[in-house]
Amino acid sequence: MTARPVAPWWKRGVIYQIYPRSFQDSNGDGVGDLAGIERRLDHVVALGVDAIWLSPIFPSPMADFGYDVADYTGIEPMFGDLAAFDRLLAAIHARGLKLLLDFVPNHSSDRHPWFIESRSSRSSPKRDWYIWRDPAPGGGPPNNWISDFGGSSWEWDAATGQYYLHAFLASQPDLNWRNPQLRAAMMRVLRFWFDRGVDGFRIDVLWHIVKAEGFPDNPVNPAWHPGITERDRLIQLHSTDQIEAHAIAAEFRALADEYGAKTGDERVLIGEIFLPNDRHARWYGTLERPQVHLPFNFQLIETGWDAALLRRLIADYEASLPAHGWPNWVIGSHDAPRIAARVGEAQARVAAMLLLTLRGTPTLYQGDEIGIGEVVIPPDRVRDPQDLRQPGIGIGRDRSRTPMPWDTTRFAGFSAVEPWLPLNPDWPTRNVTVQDGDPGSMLLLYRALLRLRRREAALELGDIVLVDAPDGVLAYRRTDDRRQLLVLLNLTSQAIGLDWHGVPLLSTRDGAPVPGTLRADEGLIVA
Ligand code: TEU
Repeated sequence: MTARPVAPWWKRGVIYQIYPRSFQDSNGDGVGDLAGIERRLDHVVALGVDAIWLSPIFPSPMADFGYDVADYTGIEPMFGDLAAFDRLLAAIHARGLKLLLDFVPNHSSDRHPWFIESRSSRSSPKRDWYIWRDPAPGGGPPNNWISDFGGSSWEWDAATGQYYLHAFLASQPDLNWRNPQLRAAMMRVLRFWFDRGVDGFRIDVLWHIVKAEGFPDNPVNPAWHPGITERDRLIQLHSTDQIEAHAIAAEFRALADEYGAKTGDERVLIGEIFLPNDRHARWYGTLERPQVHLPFNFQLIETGWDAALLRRLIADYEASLPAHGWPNWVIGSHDAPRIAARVGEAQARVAAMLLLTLRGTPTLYQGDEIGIGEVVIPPDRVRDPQDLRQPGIGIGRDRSRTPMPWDTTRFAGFSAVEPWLPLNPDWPTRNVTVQDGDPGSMLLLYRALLRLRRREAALELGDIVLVDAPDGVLAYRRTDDRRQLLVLLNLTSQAIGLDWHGVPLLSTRDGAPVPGTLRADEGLIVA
């Protein structure tokens, strides 16, 4: 037998996303913090994941809950300080876990000293660190671009008589990545955290960071209708996915690889990228000049829940990957609706099996492991700026950001006071402690799936082959040179006749699997 190279952790492993505001409050302000995360690490270990990705923890006015950074190398006081960060990082490493931070390069907060300086005068040395333009010839914004959160992407600055660009809120001015000083400053930011020992970054809206020279108008999207976000009125042709951004991604990667080589510990980059397959795949770069390790694949979030659709989606995605590109899958996030709210609890169990048995690195979002479902946020408690600006179209992100319910004590053990967002309404029965003691719980299913995945190299690293199956069933094989596993997922709530053979390893349903049948809402792994 030839010795195989050991696969890097980010290929084998599973990433767990923590939304720091909502994981665990330790200082009684109703908002989670770093010390709280440290206190709850046993949960993460027991779950059986390999790495934690933390949504932004940097000083921020919180207009977009941390995605508006006022200091890239500090810690938001609400979350702790650098000493608390170092303690958390050490505790994470001591448990054999990795830590990824959230790097937000497209925009800063308007309170960042760089922007304050930039807007102070047209001749400021940092003027060009952001994107300033004169009004259009007849007056008004320089072009037709629309912010992702609605309204023009341009904000008028009366004091200096120019507009600045913002892809998100006006309080999130876009940085100018064509400026070499800005670029160097941001590379220093990455070094700062790499030097402290972080294992990598999730990079926020990576495909946004460079805009087309000359700022041409974006084309109108003929498919737009008033039921979807205002952003979609236009196709973001000139405001995103520019070739120059790929070169910057390659620079990020070179830096990560430099640290990896220096320390012998691979540093990983995940790019947040929403694009069709062909354009998405380019973010891997080439074998000679790689870009991000994992361009986040959000297709499971966006798809209808249907076996035929999923089969095509998996086939098309797999086919789009470059030879050196390792796949990845995401099923929930702080931006997306909860999977259990989308497909219901029984199918959320099937979804868990799907996420953890597809070929590629899965990212699991906090709270999905206990199956948090629909949470209705009362109007007076809505905090999401995107939802507040575009109410009524069902895009609220607060419903996925509710605090982790840990136990049956007051405020679910999350906080000593009323949390910043309401808890899931069923928290007295749907919380970590209760599920820990219930063999039929979502939590125990997740743990079992993660254990099985770790035990079965074919699940972690094997090939995937889609298999023909009756309507309503998604079926695939995961294989390596030693083992062949069959994954059968019944995407319907009816039993379906299916003649499977072999040893059942795990079912999403309790009770023994039934030969010749996939029970309603059953996911089954057979050896
Ligand atoms: O999200 C980027 C993004 O594409 C969002 O606009 C997404 O489409 C939307 O939230 C879905 O409703 C990232 C972060 O994940 C998000 O939390 C930030 O608000 C955004 O960037 C700006 O930094």
